[in-house]
Amino acid sequence: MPVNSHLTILSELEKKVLWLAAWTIHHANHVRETTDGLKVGGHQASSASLATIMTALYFHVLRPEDRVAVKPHASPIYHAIQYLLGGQSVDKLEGFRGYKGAQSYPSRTKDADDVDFSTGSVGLGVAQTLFSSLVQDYVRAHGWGLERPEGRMIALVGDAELDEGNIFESILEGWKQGLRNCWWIIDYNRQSLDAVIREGLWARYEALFRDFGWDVVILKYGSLLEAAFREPGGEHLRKWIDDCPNQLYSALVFQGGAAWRRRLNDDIGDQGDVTRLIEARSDAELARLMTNLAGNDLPSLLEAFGRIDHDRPTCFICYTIKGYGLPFAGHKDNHAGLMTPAQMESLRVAMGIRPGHEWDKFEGLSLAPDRLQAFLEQVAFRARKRHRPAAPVPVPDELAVTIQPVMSTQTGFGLILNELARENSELATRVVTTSPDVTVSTNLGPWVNRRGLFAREAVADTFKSERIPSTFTWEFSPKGQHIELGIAEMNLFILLSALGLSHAINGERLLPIGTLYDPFIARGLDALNYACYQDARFILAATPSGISLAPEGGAHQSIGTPLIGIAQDGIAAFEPAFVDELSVILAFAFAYIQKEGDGDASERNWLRDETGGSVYLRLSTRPVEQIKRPMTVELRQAIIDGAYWLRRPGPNCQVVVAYTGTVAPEAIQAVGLMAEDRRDIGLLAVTSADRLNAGWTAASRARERGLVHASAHIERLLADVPSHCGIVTVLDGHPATLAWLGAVGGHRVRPLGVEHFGQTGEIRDLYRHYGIDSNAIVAAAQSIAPGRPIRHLRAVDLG
Ligand SMILES: Cc1ncc(C[n+]2csc(CCOP(=O)(O)OP(=O)(O)O)c2C)c(N)n1
Ligand SMILES: [Mg+2]
Repeated sequence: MPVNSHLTILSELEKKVLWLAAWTIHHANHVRETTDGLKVGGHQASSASLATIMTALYFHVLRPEDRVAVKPHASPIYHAIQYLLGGQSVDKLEGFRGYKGAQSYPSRTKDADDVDFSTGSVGLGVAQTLFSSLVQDYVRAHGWGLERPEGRMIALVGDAELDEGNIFESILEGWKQGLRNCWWIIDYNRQSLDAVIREGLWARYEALFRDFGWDVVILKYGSLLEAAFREPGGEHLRKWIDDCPNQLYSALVFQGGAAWRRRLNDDIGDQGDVTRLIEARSDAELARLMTNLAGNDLPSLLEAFGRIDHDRPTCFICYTIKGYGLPFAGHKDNHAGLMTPAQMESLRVAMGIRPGHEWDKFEGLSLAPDRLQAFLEQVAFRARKRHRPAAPVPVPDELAVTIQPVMSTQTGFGLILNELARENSELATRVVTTSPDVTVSTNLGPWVNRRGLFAREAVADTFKSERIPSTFTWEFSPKGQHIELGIAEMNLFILLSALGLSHAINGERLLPIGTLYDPFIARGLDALNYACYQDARFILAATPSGISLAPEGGAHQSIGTPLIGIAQDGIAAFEPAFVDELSVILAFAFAYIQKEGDGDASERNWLRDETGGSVYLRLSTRPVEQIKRPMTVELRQAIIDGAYWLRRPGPNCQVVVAYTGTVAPEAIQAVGLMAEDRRDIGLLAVTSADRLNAGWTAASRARERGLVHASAHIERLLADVPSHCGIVTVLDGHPATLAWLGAVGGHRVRPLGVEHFGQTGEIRDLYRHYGIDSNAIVAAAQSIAPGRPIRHLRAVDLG
């Protein structure tokens, strides 16, 4: 525990942090002009309950190597602390929640003040700290970054946030993986957004965390209350508070000293010693005493944090008051509550702050500014440095693979990784794979056989030692490169997020690849979104996909994922049909996930390739006849840009078939069937609807801004297609994915795809049923590119 003067300084800073956060929110709502009539808000109450805990952490407990996920609504407190430490500007604070101002919820990518993890969607940041801790172990076990001390991964958790299931999924995974160096600090203010939470929840948490191997520290009463409990009659008081229901406690906190006195006198006022204990205090002192919970009491917090001298995962249940120190403290409706200008004025006066000096760092504090500044300058957390960008791991243009005459993209993926696993290259060493219990069924098995599973302690494969034949060797060791997860897809995405930020968090770059079944992207979509939002870098191989997974059953089909690929910011989506395409795309992906430039879009494809991002590969188990062809520089570039002509349209072209992914054979066959009856048909292979679309949008915008010659890859591809020509688009996914192609050059489009879910059957039956077989393509072509009847068109059978 720090000496007294240290504590005095921290108390002053706590006061300042509380004020600055309240003022930041007030400024955004009452001082700054807003034009759209929307309330800016800012969660004054929610942030106030963490003011003390965060003061203790950032000014005393944290070391430069520690990383913190801050509860979303404590963002004003975080920004205030950073401001005091010199990492945040008044401009940004004045712009809180405004355009380019400090963010409503701490953001790694949008905030200027060095946020560790983006939060906002409750539950995700919490689990991210757990996985970041596992990633730190992974990195160190591989011998990297050992010159730096181990950091603690810390989450500040709202008590209602713990309702989110993904937190529990991660606890289970953490237990399996031997979690260390992880602290979760629960802001137990017993309030959610709408309500006061159930009685006794802390006991469930305590049991649960202990069951999964965590230490649990319960911080209930502050130092004042603890001292009062030691006075004569104190035990009575303790019993009264212990028995006090959350609702009543909250109501009394809101009502203040006189109400406390009335209630205590009614309940235990005739019991001698305790009466004297109460009577000895004024209303204000009584209110201060009764609200002195440990989570809002610096000495208790500093002592509890200081006592941890081990690396076991630790959960602190800290009793706090929502709105602590503010007029609506404890009120059940305070979540979106804002202090009125009159209340703010009273707080200003109470804090001793002169009008016009609201942002002054030391205004209203009793200690000398020099002393406070000197203290701030020696704060350990301030010494942290951003890691220098790690040099990119070299990647070849294509990855080696032996292409068989007929194979699926999923098989190709497995073979490419198997080849990579044999290499003794930096690339192969930095790859880390993971999968939520679908390692084998997504063809990662051969890679795992060669590279092994990761665990801090070695575990042999008993089947191997017992000499029982098995296709897979399942050996765990600290050098293993595959992290085996349980089925929870949320865990996959949060782990990918943690692995994909290793270069920023650990200063060591990893090249993460996660595999899962394509439909289950939906299960982890919010976590995927947040991974991208915080600019984590990874490759997602989703397979099998669409209705082409036919024998897997209707329940596993994915329809909307190609649209997710287009719409999800921060991830480039590809859907190759052939394995040579996949080899080019994967090589591109390894380089792309390492890019850190912040350059503008390239004037060639109008994509921000130098900025980089993550990559989503939508793959298939459907075996497809491969094309034997040399991989030219032009073809490679076109595959990466998103499309190429598999059959170039002639000058009199009447129809173009544009396909994506595993329906390539149907598209090729349809072109063959139409060849005699329609002239100069073109066949466009679309490898990335996402990148084509993004390039087109960006080039259009560039033209609108005056760059008249800007042209996108898809615009150049369609430039010579006559305007009367129709385009039939087709994919095993939602037809809207390619329907926009008509808007590029004004061509008429008939988009084919899958719109309904769940019908099972063989591929042939399903393609016919949903209208994406060659016959459906021909029928569509006939309807939009009239001419003489197409001879090979069978009557379309809609099953
Ligand atoms: C996934 C998700 N669902 C809903 C919300 C909206 N929301 C924001 S805060 C909150 C309640 C938070 O309560 P708690 O975690 O106890 O924090 P406190 O407000 O008490 O500080 C809710 C429902 C959200 N941010 N994220
Ligand atoms: Mg709460």
